[in-house]
Amino acid sequence: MNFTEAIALSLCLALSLGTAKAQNLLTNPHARATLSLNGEWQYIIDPYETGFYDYRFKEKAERDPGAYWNSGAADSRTDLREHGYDDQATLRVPGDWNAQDPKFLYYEGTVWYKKDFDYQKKSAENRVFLYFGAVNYQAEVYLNGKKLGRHIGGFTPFQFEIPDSVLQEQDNLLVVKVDNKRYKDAVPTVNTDWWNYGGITRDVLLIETPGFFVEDYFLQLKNGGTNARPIAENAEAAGWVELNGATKGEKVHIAIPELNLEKTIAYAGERTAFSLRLPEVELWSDANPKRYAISIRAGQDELNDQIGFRTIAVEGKQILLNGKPVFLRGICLHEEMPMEARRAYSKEDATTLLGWAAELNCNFVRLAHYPHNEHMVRTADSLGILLWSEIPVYWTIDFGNPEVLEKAQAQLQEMIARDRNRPSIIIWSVGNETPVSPTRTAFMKELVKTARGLDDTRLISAALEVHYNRDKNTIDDPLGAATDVVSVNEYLGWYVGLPSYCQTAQWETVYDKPLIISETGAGSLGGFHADSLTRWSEEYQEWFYEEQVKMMKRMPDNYTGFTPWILTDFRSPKRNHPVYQEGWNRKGLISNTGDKKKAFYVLQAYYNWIEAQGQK
Ligand code: GCB
Repeated sequence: MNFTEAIALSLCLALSLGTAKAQNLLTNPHARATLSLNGEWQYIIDPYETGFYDYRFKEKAERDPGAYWNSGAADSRTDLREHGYDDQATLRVPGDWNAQDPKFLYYEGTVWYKKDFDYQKKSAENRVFLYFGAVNYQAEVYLNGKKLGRHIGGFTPFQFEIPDSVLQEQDNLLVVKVDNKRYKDAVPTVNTDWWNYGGITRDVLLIETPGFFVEDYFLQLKNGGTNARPIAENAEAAGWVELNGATKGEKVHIAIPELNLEKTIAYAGERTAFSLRLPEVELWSDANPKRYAISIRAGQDELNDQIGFRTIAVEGKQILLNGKPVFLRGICLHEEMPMEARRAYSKEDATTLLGWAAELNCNFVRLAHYPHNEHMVRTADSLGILLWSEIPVYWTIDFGNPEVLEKAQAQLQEMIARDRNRPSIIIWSVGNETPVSPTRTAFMKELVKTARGLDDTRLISAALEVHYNRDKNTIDDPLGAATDVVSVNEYLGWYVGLPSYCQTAQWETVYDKPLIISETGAGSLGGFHADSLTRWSEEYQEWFYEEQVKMMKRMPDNYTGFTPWILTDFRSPKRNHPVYQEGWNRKGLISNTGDKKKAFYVLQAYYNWIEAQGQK
């Protein structure tokens, strides 16, 4: 057995052992939340993890008063305590810690968060869950001194059920150990071109449910069931529903009142398939983001959601939205608010960021390089912006390590579990600029397979790299054989030559599939003006975009989408030019002061032109 075969075998083993288990997740948690635990939390910075390990570096015992999951309050004046929580030190949740106090700017390590709360259950039989939108990167969660669990992965949600024996009516002590250290075997790994924002970066909710409840569902139009018209008649939607805690035979009622549709099925004791014939349905699209209220009831529980019906497919070299070719006028986005140099987390943030994309006349956004918060995706649903959602399998992940595959699989599963009913998402991306090798390709193909297995109603892609050549730039990464759409990042005119190189550049792909240029970009410091040959000037970036746009107009006919890098400047510790960068990646079309750079208008004009042409 050679090395590659050995790796392939260990990957198979990891999968067949089922080590990358899907987590259960309550779908649409905001519609259910009983108590928001957002707000001020007290904290302790613990770079040596003193609150976790004893002096022999062993995990502390649960009742150890020196463990930071315990309050640190002394029982008597003779007690020795060396930690405690205090209102002098608080952090806002949701939010990264880096932006909240200068001492956190570069901090990578452990911070303990603590929150007290009272909670009275509505009925003794009910169940209570603690839900986190995301914690970067690793979280250990404790309630009243008991460990509820641990979660690894900085951009996906997780939940723990709180046993009745642990929950109190008053003075619950909730402590979360958050660790954002970078590790080689993590996903992402140690090297990324973005800021490693730490903290409880998304909402924290307490959710009360009846004894059994509707945990999750999936409902999508069948791909064959539509045509190019905005209304489909008698279209078939299919999916499943999953109850938690219910027994076989329990009745589940599904209703879409606006369509006068009701259906009752019997729960089969596991994910139960169902289908609906939709009498006459307005399709969701970028032009008409029509959504319908759906309710799913079982026993005492009712799950409410907003759903959109649309299809997405590839036919030859085209992407078809509702059976009609669509060109993706896109932009890349980090989950970051540039003016405040912090993680984006709210509906308002999503409205600002996607509003800028809409001003560019985008109908598509690439959410780079990790799953963004749920507000972003739901806001895109409401605005009619199509989305690409990605897991942080970025650059040089440790591809030969089966545990790394497991971590990537878990994040992929959690991303899809949260968002599989969102009409805006049309593409799942399994990674970005991963270096070609047999081990890496085997790893990435496993991810493609998993994504397809979890959701066969969307397209799969990954941002690949290009072979630059003065005669012809070639896209031939073997991973392209496995994805539905071939996507490629190219920086002709920034990392390679000058923008004038675009004038003679030729392109070829070995794949007869839709092609998305998933990145291109040039840096400029907002407000710095010079001639167009001067790097970092707005004029250089403007010229770069002008040449790129001309080149795009000559792309092979499978060119179906463009998502330049990037909507706004974003923080990156890798960008250290003292004048032009100061810790910012400057490829934004909007500066960190919120001002539009000249290149913004070049891309906007291009997108207006494409729209005026009708579809490409
Ligand atoms: C890339 C990466 C992106 C970087 C960008 C850059 O190819 O995918 O994460 O930030 O280039 O600015 O170099």
